[in-house]
Amino acid sequence: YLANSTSKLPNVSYHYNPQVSQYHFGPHHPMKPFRLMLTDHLVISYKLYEQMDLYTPRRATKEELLEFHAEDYIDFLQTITPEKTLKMSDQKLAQFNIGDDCPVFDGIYDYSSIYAGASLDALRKLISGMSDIAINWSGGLHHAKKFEPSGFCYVNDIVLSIINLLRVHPRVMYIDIDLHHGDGVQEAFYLTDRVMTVSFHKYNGEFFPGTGSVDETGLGKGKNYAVNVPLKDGIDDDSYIRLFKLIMEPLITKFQPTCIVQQCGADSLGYDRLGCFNLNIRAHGECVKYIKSFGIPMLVLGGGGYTPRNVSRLWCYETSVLNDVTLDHTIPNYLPTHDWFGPDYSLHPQLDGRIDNKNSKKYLESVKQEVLEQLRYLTY
Ligand code: VJV
Ligand code: CA
Ligand code: ZN
Repeated sequence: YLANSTSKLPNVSYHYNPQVSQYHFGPHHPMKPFRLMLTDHLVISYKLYEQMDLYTPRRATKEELLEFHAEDYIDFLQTITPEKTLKMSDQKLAQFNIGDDCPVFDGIYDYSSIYAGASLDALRKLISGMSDIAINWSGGLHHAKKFEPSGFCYVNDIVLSIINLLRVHPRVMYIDIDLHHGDGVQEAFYLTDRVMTVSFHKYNGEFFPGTGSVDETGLGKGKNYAVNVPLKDGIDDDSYIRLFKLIMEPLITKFQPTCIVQQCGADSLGYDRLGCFNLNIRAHGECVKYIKSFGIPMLVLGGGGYTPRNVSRLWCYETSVLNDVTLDHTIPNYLPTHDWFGPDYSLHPQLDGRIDNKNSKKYLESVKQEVLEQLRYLTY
């Protein structure tokens, strides 16, 4: 399809299983699956279902999860319960990285297979050509590893999706605008030149997950096919958008991906409970709009985001951007969850200005230079 041409609008599909929003990580845990219900309710309230194809995907099967994950680990996820956890040795729990970040909660396996199933459903619509853009806001869980969960992520739906896209696509580009480094995805494709992974994230060597310095660039055949853009606290709309476009334009032009997977973690917004960036919803959405403008088939996923009312505002707005529709600033009063958006009921509350921008012009210029230097070594 040709983006931004009047001849043909993209076919967009939306993949959502409402069951996913019913799981609880435990009291006070920052990851709140009900943010997905808030998102879906906004999408319904704005009648975005009139624009796109809606699917209620089935869960991923065990076989599908084993395309990336180890059988030991998936067996563990399938059988573990909060009650059994109490009787297990600390060593066993540590072996599977169970703790405060990744607790064992009721239905942990069902939850994981539901969000992974939605990503797999979405990629199948892309592969069959039924969709040009396929959306799963419940996916994008970029930290999960082959053998263990990490950072609130139990199975890595992104890696599973890319493995399947590689069956038909020669080159897949992964773009991650979550606040955190996309370590699980980077690691899975660190040795290949068929997947270019690009992550923008907060980095100081300490901040979770600790990886993502500009000199992690890939190994072997994969050398230079991992790109990292480490940022400091408080980055604002203009510097982020400018840097994003300056980096992504030459990367896409040079790598020529036949398919793009974009992870749209909402914790890079201002006012996020775990966040430290200063982005407004429009700026985050501009990054999605920009990637869409290349007219390459896209799998669009969620990720982090810990202030649920803003997560849902963002993902509803991005759904509208992907459908080329403009939404009213005032959220329609159609469903009971409307109360979450008061007192302003605005789709675009001002989120910036709370945190000092620690990214100097000079710093951003040097990061851009390093990344563009790396690009010169790409051979095609
Ligand atoms: O920083 C960490 C690891 C610790 C050990 C565990 N404690 C709880 C926190 C510090 C070193 N983990 C990060 C994980 C962030 C995951 C981000 C996931 C995504 O957005 O990229 C994709 C979905 C972290 N930051 C904040 C917390 N954990 C945190 C966890 C809690 C919590 C408060 C903060 C877990 C339980 C409870 N409160 C009750
Ligand atoms: Ca990121
Ligand atoms: Zn995150």
